[in-house]
Amino acid sequence: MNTKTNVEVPSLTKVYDNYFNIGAAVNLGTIISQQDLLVQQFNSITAENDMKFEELQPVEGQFTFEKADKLAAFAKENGMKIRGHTLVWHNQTPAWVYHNSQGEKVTRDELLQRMKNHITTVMERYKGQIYCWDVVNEAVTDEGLELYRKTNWLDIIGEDYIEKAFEFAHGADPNALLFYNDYNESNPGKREKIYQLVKSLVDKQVPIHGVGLQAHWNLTNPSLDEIRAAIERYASLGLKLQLTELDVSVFAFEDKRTDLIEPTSEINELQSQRYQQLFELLREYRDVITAVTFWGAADDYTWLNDFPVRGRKNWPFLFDENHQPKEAFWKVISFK
Ligand code: HAH
Repeated sequence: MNTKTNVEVPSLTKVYDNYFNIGAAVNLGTIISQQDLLVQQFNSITAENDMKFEELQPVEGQFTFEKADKLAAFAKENGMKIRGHTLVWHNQTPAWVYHNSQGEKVTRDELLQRMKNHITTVMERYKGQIYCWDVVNEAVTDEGLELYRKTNWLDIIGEDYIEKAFEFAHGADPNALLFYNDYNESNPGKREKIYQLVKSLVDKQVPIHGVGLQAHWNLTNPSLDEIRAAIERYASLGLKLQLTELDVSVFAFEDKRTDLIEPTSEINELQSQRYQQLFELLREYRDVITAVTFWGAADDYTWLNDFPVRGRKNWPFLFDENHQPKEAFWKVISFK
């Protein structure tokens, strides 16, 4: 790697110091393989997987904090913040959570007790270090008029599982900022459902401080107007906003091609323009947006390799596979 150019590369966090925190999702592999880049360019991390329910409590009462602790130690050593992801979700949650020892569904009270115990144990462990948590992830449906996604949480507890989660979280760490987090957040139909859900929480004085826009976007979707409308709508609730899982896929969602082995110059050009426009928009909303977290750091590792198309690489970030700044990076940092 060319260390000389590295020295000359400005730091994203420094350039955006007066705007918002800049984060990256990490795992035990990337805190080693991307260490220098992470430390130079980001001031916050999120565990991509290692703080999810199935990782922290795979068996009832047996908490496994080893991996999460290593990520927390990495953040501490490098003076970085941590966003917690995620406490209550329908995915990556073990089956035991919803069943008793006879294999039957637990009661509402039992599940609430398990929820409270999980949230409290996890949040107390990282109190003072994790400044902000995704308390509930992806509780809203993508299609149709129904608001709540059908999940075991909803089925067993009822619609108030969401406010209960926030109440337990607030009790566990009254200083933590508590977020509702979702994807397709800029799609007008889903946006209104997320708005309605979060508004109902605010109206009930549930302790919620922010909305997380996952921001799994691509070169054309969602449009800048849709993103702006989503930011305005959520901000009208008086909450803070964060982009929590930003990436810009080089493929449209319907695009299933698998022949690309590197991005074409046309793709690179479109992606640079897209990033330039996105950050221009985000800077306009610096008063309400408090952090922008990428769902990775550089193109050598992204969950989008293999998802949603198996065996296909993607190049969604500002840094290439060798951790060198892409054209998009220079666009993002050059503004007046
Ligand atoms: C996110 N879901 C999750 O919040 C995160 O924990 C995971 O690591 C990756 C993505 C987004 C999502 C999606 O983009 C498409 C379908 C379902 C969920």
